[in-house]
Amino acid sequence: MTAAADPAPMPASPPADSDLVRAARGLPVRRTPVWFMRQAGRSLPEYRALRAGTRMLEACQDPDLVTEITLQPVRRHGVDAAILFSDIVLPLVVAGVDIEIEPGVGPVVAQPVRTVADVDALPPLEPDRLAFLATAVRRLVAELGATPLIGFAGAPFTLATYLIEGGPSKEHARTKAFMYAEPEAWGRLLDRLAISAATFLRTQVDAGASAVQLFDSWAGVLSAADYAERVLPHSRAVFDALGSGRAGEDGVPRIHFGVGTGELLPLVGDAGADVVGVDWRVPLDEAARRVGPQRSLQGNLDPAVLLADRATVDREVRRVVEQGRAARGHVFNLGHGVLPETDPGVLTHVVELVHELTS
Ligand code: 1CP
Repeated sequence: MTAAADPAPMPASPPADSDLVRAARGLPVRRTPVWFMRQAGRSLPEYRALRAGTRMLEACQDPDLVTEITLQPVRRHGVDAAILFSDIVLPLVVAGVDIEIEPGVGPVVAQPVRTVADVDALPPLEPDRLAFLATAVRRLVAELGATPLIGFAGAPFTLATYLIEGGPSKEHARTKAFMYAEPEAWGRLLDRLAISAATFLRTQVDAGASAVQLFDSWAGVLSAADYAERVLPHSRAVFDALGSGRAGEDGVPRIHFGVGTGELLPLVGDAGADVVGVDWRVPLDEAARRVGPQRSLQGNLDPAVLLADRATVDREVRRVVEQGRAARGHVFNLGHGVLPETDPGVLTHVVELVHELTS
């Protein structure tokens, strides 16, 4: 048999047996896995160099750039997972919604959704427009070997906030007003966003992603009652639509994350996650009590701690590792994304310290 006909060599331990996947399932790990939300991006000089001259949403649709930017933090920090370089608004953009990511601001929607007619006019996401995504994921999986790739999507509520507000917002008052005033159209909007999130995730899983994270970053602005009634069913629909994963496998682990969700933690788990992401406000031992023994936890170092002196960083990392031992499984992460002004050397140090403390 010629070399060209040989099957690709299997990595010594496949990503499905990685510490990330094992921790997510509550299985014993070699050491606590670490990755960082927003590990790709502006904290890295090599990212800034590669992105120069390319708009964010163009970069997200270029498989060469996506592959390289996704790999940068894995090479530099030795993290235990890659997260696809993309953005939560990308499925909307690919479907034809006019959105730009403005530097220093975030997603800006040209024509915000303000009426029932606006909801009904939203274009659906056609799966065949996601060929670039499948290509990028397949390339990444080949490059990453034993390191798992996390695919992701934005949850229906968080995407609805951008569509309705027209951009980033603190209070999300227009979103809540629409939710209360137009409950039926609200339900239809979130249904549609759930379908497009599921399509986006399914493409990534089918192309080889080893885990998925659903970002409901702004769900913490809701009361538990409103979250349970008007949001959770739609997030659950995303997970349900993912089904049992790739043929012959047990499905990929699902991570569900939001900021300020301390009061919602049991519900965030109930939506169908294997892992609940926790921000820095609730210590992980308390989060474990709230979420219960059926799910693992991810988090929860305050990203601002990484701007402090080394002794403070080390003390806080130790605390998070210790409190994480109360969980069924622990994936070490920040409580939200890496701040752009973070010294990347500190991130590498945190990876080394977590590994040292837990091996
Ligand atoms: O020019 C730039 O570099 C733009 C900065 C940037 C980056 C690097 C944005 C704009 N998005 C991204 C990539 C991105 N977005 C990733 C990459 C993978 C990684 O983590 O390394 C991910 C997972 C996201 C997801 C995302 N986008 C979320 C959920 C996570 C979170 O931070 O809560 C949200 C809320 C967005 C919207 C968004 N996109 C960009 C910004 C600045 C924002 C937030 C704006 C706001 O405050 O509302």
